[in-house]
Amino acid sequence: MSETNPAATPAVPADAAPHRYTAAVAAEIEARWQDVWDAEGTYAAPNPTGDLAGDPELVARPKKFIMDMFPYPSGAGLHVGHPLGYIATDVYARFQRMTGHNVLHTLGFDAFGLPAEQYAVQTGTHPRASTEANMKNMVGQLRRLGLGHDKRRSFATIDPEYYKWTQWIFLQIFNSWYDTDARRARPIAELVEQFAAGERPVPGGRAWADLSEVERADVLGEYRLAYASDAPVNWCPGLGTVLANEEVTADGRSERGNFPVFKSKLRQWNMRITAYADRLIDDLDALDWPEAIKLQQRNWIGRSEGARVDFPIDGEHITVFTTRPDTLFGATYMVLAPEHPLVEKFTPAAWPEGAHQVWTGGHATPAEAVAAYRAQAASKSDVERQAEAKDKTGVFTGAYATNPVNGEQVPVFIADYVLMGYGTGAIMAVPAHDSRDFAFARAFELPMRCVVQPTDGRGTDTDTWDDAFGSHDAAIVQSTGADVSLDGLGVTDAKARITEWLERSGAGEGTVNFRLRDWLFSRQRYWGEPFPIVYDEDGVARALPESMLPLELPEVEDYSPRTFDPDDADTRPETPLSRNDEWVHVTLDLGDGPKKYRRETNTMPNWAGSCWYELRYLDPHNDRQLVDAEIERYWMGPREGMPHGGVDLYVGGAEHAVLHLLYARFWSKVLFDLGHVSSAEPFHKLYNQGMIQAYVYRDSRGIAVPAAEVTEDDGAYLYQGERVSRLLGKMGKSLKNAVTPDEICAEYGADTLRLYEMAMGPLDVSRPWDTRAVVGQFRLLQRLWRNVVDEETGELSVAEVAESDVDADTLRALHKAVDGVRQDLEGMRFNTAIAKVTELNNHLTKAGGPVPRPVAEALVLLVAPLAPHVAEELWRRLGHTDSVVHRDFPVADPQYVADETVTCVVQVKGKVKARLEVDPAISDEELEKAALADDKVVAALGGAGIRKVIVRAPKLVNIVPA
Ligand code: ANZ
Repeated sequence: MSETNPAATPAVPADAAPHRYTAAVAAEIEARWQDVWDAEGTYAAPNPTGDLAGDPELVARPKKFIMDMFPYPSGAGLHVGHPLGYIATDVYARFQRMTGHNVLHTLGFDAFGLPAEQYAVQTGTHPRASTEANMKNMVGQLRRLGLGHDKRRSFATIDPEYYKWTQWIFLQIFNSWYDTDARRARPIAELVEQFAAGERPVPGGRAWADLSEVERADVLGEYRLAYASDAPVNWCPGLGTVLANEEVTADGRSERGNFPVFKSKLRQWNMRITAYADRLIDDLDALDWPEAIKLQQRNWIGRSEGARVDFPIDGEHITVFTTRPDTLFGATYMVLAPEHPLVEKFTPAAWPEGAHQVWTGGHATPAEAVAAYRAQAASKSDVERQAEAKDKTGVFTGAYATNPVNGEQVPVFIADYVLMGYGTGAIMAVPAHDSRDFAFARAFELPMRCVVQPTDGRGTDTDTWDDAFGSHDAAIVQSTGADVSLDGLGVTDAKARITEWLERSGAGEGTVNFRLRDWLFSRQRYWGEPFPIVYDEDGVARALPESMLPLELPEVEDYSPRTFDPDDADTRPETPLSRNDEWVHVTLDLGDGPKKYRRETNTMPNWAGSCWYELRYLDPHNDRQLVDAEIERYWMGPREGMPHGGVDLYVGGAEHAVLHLLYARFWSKVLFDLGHVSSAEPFHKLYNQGMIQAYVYRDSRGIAVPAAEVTEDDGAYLYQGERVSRLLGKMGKSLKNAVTPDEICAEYGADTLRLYEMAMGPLDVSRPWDTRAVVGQFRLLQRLWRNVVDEETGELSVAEVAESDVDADTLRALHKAVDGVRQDLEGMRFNTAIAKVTELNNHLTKAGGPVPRPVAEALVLLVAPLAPHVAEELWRRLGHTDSVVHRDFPVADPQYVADETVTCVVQVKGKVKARLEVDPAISDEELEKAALADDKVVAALGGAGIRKVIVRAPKLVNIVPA
């Protein structure tokens, strides 16, 4: 039998009753209701004001903004794995609508991106044309699923009306700076005022009035939240573009394409996300996100508390960053990153006396040694340099600095395990307590001093050690200087005392360091948002005024970035936009008369469009503002339990833990600081759905074969007569195991697909797709149908009785189901909700006879969020003229929900010893077990054996001891 084609037992036997629920019936119902919903705007969520204002009664309700991570319109279309999250949010949104909320639920497209551009390069098709065709296809696929989206609010990030505002936000960021005292972004004009008024010293010490335009621009560039800089960036010649740190793998290659990535100095746009490092960490606390994702963000931002310490040298000093200032007495040498700018300055002309061969590497002079080592270090990635296991390399600079706490002269080395981009690019080395320093000190025969009393039995004589002692839970020793002593203190207290001493003596200060780097924001691409920036004749970057937005992408001949030999680090990018002279060189009037300008020719990274899209759903057609303030406050503003505001529920894959979610949080905070929005966080609650996996079948060469053509024979899997292996993997075209929603909809209908995806398991767990199991949910819908519609006549088959006439068993089954399904839907436990619906439906089937109307109606309402088409159809057949979508979800009557129990009397030797509350349906065996396990009964028996137990379930147990 075929593994993925279940048609062996047709879902509809040939002799089927004429009015049975079949795939054809499902198809007809689904198409019909989708048209009605569209025509009637059933899912339109009214805004309190503006062009989407509507029904004040709905607006007055509590609101819910329920959102999916929007898709990239890939040419491959959707497979059944993609809509898992969309169906889940749809079920949840429908449930919220039925429980009295004004629900905003919609979906747009994240449509800039590389695949369309690559396709354009190969075929000459404009990326817009292929992207729009893909979107059209996906819109069709999604529509079939019956998702209750407010379609008036959908858009794509490539729409110029949308990216106008992406560009506008860029300009807000460009035109602001971070005031570290106020802990918020402020307009750059306010900084200029402070400089001009002399309220804030101008870096460089000159008066603001004395600076030229170019000099002023340079000063402001040091403050702007979006700035161009020549800092070393990740240059990937194989892709022809630079990449953000987040896009580079741990082994220094491009996440996409796996090309080598080099550090190269290129002038690029950056976003000063580091200004927000502490707030990005602090504000996580109030968010309802999976702990694992919060942890990944915290680690990525990498907050380290420690101190800066100045080591004097030649009348100046080298500043180090340390997280262990308590070990200052144990610092026996220093290390600078090879690129550190002070290296030349302090390197003496000749080796000092006593500089032995291992330190100098045999070089004639310090300058020679430094140059040789620098050349060697430059060829390595940061990750290679930091690898724990690697042999420590380095070289003495010939210089000595002074340990400020004890006046000791410590040699200064350069070594590649110290990175320029972290802390200050210089460390104090404490070999006794840091494992990297320990390895280095052993290799270079450097002294060590134990300053933290080992707690593992070894003594303080480091000669006998074979690794560093790194514990934080121990006492400080050998740490007494002229005016400070740490001896006997624990690590935490010692840190506090030494930091206080550093600050008092002017040798340093307590500080917090972050691992996070600024966000590299330009790409050498065509298919992205152009920067709204032009350069004047002096090369000063000028913002385009809002009236010139959107700045649209020009039509070009050639979409390709120039790529290079992936291993050639010396190459330089060439952007597709730069090849269009007419677009690049323009005469514009930016308020000071027409002048010649050159446009920025990079484009924004494809994360830009997804940094703020939640805001545009709120007010999608607003051409005067990003979003109306009242509308934003209504849907996203801070409220009870959500101090920073944000979307009520955001569902998507866990792979976006850092990139998208960090960038979007950053933009939210800038917009919040500048007063454009009331929410300082974009997404209050985040939920990561699991993945739908699929079996991958491979032949003996390891090549995936089409899963749909594999047959199973006695536990073996065969493809064209040959045995193939089977493993669970990803679903997708490349593994030849994709199943499309279209196939399943055609075979069973969208309601069955929705139920199956929701029933497969808890939403956050990955699960294997099994086409053969889909029919189970189809049968559930058939039974549901049969409980309301007569299969022979097509007439309504319910019993027209009042709820008071329904038998107690059925009422109990109904209200328990209502109670359970309600809780499950609220808690996003869709699989168990379906199990409870199934149970109730089976109860009704088993009970036989027509289903009482009140029960049938409640059942249909319970099903409505999960299988909306069949529910709408049955609801109308039950005689209602309004849509089921806005009906109230049933509420359980507590009298039927509480489990009924009976009191069972337990006698020992005829005397009542205990009373048990038990289920009336309990079996004799279970009741006997429960009675014998009861403490009072055990006490009454006092260890005596048992001769006989008489059980009359559920009311009596009589025990006769031996
Ligand atoms: C002395 C010391 C003693 C250190 C000790 C550690 C243990 P995190 O926690 O990651 O922030 N360090 C500082 N700057 C560095 C750089 N640019 N490249 C490589 N290493 C650097 O790590 C901070 C610690 O890493 C600092 O504290 C410093 O070593 C080292 F028992 O200073 B420590």
